[in-house]
Amino acid sequence: MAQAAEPVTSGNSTEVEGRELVLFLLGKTGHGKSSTGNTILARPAFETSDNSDSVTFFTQSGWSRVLSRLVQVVDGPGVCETRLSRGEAAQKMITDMSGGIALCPNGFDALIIVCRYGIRFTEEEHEAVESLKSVFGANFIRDFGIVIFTHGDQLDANNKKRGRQPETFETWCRKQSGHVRSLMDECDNRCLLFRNMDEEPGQVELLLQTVERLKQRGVRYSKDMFHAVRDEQERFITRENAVALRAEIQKKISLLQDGLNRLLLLAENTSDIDHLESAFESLQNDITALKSEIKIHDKGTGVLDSLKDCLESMGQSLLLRRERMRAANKANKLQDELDDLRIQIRENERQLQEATTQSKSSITPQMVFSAIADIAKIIMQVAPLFTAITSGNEDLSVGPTILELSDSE
Ligand SMILES: Nc1nc2c(ncn2[C@@H]2O[C@H](COP(=O)(O)OP(=O)(O)O)[C@@H](O)[C@H]2O)c(=O)[nH]1
Ligand SMILES: [Mg+2]
Repeated sequence: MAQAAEPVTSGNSTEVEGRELVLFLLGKTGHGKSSTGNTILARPAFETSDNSDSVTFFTQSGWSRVLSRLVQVVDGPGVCETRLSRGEAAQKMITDMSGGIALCPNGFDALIIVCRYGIRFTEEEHEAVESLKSVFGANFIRDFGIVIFTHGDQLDANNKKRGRQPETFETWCRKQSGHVRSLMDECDNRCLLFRNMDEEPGQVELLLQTVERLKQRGVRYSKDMFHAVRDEQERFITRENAVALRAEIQKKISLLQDGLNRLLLLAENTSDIDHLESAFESLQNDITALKSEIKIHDKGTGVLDSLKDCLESMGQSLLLRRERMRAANKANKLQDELDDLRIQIRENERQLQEATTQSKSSITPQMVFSAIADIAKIIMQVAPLFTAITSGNEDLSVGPTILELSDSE
């Protein structure tokens, strides 16, 4: 190529300071994106291909000093032509385009839609532009768009064939109607013709001037704009898939509910508290994991709120039952200790009575004091147990109270 351009290999860019331009090339595969990138950078920075099957689909980027500007061009992946639904296609494109957006953290001065001149602008071409809007935002063409028609040499060839007054690109633009007209209106007629096979610096100069006019407004297409559209798009897809998503989560909740029911049944019929504790723990973890999963899938749309609430109350009921089980277990242990102490009191009373009847005369006041002291000691031990058991029962309503039991005896 004839333009004075060189790849940027060092930081020696002071002469072009403030004249940096960042461009993102978009469009359907085969329409000439990579060739246009090479024309702008005036070097073969990107691989071009006749065969749309053999082109690379990843994003590439190149820098050059061009006509006293520092220019970065990102050659975006081709707009996909798939049988996916619009939502799914947008999702795929967002993933594909994210790489290009990440390459330029400071944003883009222009987003360039590359279309091939000379082919009919069909519904399919229109769809491609619409899918770009669903990824970059409804107003990206109005605010940052430039349309480059490649294969400008085709216009020259057509003119030659005609033999009469040649048709200029401007005349051709004015004649357009339908979707092409709308696209031209949308970008405020920032439309250019490129002859990628010709060494013609004028076309690149015209492009860079157009980009500079956009740049003068002081706003760049930023990654935040892209992410805002991406997040909205993800919410749209979530809402579209809400029914299937709910069914999937509902299934997981049902399985957890089933596990909880079984565990509660087991809790009523076993005293193996350690085994139950680990089963409770693992169910609790499963509930927490599903809650996180719901949060990720919901994407702030609220379509999974009712399931989140359902899971929340399941988790609370699990916690409550776990606490009750622990309290009941503690109460049982205390009850056993209390029973032992009661037996001991009775034994002491019996011994005292026996000693009294056997030899009333031989009982010294010291013996009576010692027996009373023993009983008092036992009562001191019993008192806190009563308190613990009764307060535990009041809090958690576990079974009949210890006081009731002792009354009935
Ligand atoms: N005649 C002509 N061929 C072009 C022009 N621009 C691109 N091509 C050819 O169109 C084909 C596809 O171009 P490419 O840049 O690989 O398209 P991409 O898939 O959009 O990147 C290649 O064979 C290019 O040589 C042009 O302005 N004139
Ligand atoms: Mg390409």
